[in-house]
Amino acid sequence: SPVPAPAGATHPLAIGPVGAPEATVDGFVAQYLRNLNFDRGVTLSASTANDRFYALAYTVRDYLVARWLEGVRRYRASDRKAVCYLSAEYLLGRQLDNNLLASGLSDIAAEALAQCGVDIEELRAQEVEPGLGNGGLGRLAACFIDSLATMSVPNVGYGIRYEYGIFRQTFEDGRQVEQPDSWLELGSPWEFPHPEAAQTISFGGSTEKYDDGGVTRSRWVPAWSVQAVPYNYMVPGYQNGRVNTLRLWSSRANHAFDLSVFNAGDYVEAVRAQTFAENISKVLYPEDSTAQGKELRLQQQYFFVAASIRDFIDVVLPEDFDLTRLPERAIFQLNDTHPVIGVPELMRILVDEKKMEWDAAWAVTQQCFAYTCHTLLPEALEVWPIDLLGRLLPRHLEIIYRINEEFLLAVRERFGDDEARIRDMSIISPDGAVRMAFLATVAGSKVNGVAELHSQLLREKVLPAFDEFFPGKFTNVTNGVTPRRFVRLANPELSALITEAIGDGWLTDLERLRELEPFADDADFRTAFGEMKAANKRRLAATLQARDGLTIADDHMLDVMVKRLHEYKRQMLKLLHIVTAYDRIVSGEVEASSVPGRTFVFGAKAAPGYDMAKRIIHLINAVGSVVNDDPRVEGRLKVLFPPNYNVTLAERIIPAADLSEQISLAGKEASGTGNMKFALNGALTVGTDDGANVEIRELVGDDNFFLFGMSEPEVEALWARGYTPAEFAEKDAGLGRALDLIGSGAFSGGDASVFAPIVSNLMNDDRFMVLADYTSYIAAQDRVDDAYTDTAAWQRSAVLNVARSGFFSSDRSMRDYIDRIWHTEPLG
Ligand code: T68
Repeated sequence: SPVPAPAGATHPLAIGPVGAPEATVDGFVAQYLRNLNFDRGVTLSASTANDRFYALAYTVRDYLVARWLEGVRRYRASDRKAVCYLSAEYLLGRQLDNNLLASGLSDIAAEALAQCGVDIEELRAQEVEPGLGNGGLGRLAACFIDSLATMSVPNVGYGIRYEYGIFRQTFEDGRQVEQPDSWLELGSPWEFPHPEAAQTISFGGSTEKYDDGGVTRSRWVPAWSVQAVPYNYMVPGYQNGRVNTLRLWSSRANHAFDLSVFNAGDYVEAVRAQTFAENISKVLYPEDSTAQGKELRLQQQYFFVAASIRDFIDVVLPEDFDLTRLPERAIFQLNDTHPVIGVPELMRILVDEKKMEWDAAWAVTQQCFAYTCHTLLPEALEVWPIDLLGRLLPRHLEIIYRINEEFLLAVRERFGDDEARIRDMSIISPDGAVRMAFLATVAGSKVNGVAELHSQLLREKVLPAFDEFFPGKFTNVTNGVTPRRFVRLANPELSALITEAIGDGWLTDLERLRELEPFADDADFRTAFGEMKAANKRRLAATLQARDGLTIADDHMLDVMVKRLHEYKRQMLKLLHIVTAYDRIVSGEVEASSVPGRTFVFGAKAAPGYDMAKRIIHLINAVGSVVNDDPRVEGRLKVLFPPNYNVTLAERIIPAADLSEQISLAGKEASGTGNMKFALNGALTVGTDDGANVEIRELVGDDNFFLFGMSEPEVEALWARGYTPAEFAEKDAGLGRALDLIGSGAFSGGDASVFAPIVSNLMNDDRFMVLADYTSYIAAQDRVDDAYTDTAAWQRSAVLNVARSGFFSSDRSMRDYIDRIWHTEPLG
């Protein structure tokens, strides 16, 4: 169906559609060379690798754009409800292969480039991944928008185009050093900037009452503003002709305004003020689990949320749309509390700008938002001091006060003047801060946790009063991951094996992996599976060699712990196991040849201001140097810690892994999503009963999962009894020795002071009960060693892990959100 022609158009191409280039090798080559010549302004022979990469990206784009525009047109002609996913982070990973796969052009592109004498591998390596997220939360957003496009569900992903994403990690003498992530340095071929469509976003100032034809109303008189410039990215569905939009906002100075506010006749000062505005989207905050209450962060949050809501109302919806019907057209999904300031913003738009009655506006708002919580850690729950919020967004603070007032009135009506309850439920905390999770819960139509256990704890422990007050509001949606990126692209060998065994179609219907179960007992299949793992290890070895000069032994078990560095995730527990395994061999307690060779792989970034996490990174590197240099364990134990773990590296490491470490203290990891990626790639998990591990274990079966450690109720019971970590170090000789080795300077050239703070923290505080779970963890690792020696049995378990993990597709998560929260439908 052609795009409607503008009035006066007569040329057939103007009436359109212009159409994509022909999906043939010849068509691809022609378009590729055209882009190289006319967009890059170079000939093939004079081109740089970056030119050739750009031309390739532009060519892939050219195939997708026609479908994108057509989809936008069809959506606008429909009256479908769209999912507006509001997320401060999107950890996208590289786009090239994903977009080739989605458009079904992988083979054509490979052949076309080969015929041009261009090395596609070299071009792949040119792409800098947009690291616009910290970890699980940002990657989840990226998986979700992939699934929505694949399921043809209308969706706009809204977020921030940070100029600097998550820092690039390097090590100096084993210590983390952060480098700026200047991912835009060579440009970004996938984005479509629209500076002409910028929106004005205001801040500061005051509020005033005014007379509006006999009605007294409030309005905001802001003091300063910036421009929000949209950058569109295509989000193609997997081979379904659908392309959704990711719209990221970039801040820019609002010249007219800045000249008056920031200078008095001083041109240079005025231009300098521009950097003030541009600061808002300058850099991603690298904290993944603390809420610091920094003003710039609140500016970022309001900036992107205000621009996004306005965009949906003014640009996406038809002109003069009746906003009382907004819930029929939009659901704003809040990815954690970061976008919650959108709640008072929508109220402000409806009440102050559209002159809707408060109650009607509140009814609309409550139906338009839903909130996903990603944590249980108290220090990660966002609160904004009222003085800060009032200074930056005075009208929003007033609106929050009124929401709270009416909410607490309703609580009093239900429960009487129970002041303790009122204090516990007030959106404004006793020390004068806005509790964003409370605001989100009061405003949202639904509140969900991200795995069964997490949702249960959220209801029962974090927000029980709200659960009682709002029956039916709390629900669970267990996280998922996109099988397109994390199986098909990351592990083409496994994908081929699966397709050979069960046919195709599984990539969009992942429960079909169940059909692999019988192959677990097929010796030929298991052998092929083993060869796949070996090939992936060789591929990883080549990557690590080229990237970091690291080497991996061929015949080792690959034991992997990759995730953000945080005490609750317990990288220290993993280290204690390594030190124990090392100590057992060098002390002669075990014969080196009696245990399978293991390579331990870490990947982890620490928040730059998180001292203990950085010290643990230093210790991992220190233990690694000692172990790797000790001839007594040569060929048996090896520790690798490639720096700068990111999506690109994850795609290499996960398919090669044999063992997946998911060892958080029970009750602390909301879900985990790495755990799902490993299981889907045939690694066995050693894990606690935490987050989605619980569901993984239930699905793959106890025989195919190494469970250890206290359960969440056991953790609670131990806290209640009183936890004295030093007692655990006394009871287990191996633990005592490992701690002594670390504390005595065995890994710091004899200087005990370097790692003493880690040991003393474990012995005296140990908030995450590392010592309490040590004995059980070592026992589980001994079971792992035993199991690994029986190759056939191990591979059988690995195949069963793949076969039984189809539940963890983000397509299933999206179906759950649709059924339980959004009630949207695909655009047919
Ligand atoms: C993670 N959270 C959870 N937060 O830790 C993980 N936080 O269990 C879960 O699987 C994942 O979310 C997806 O649900 C995060 O990744 C952050 O990155 C973050 C960022 C900024 C502020 C707070």
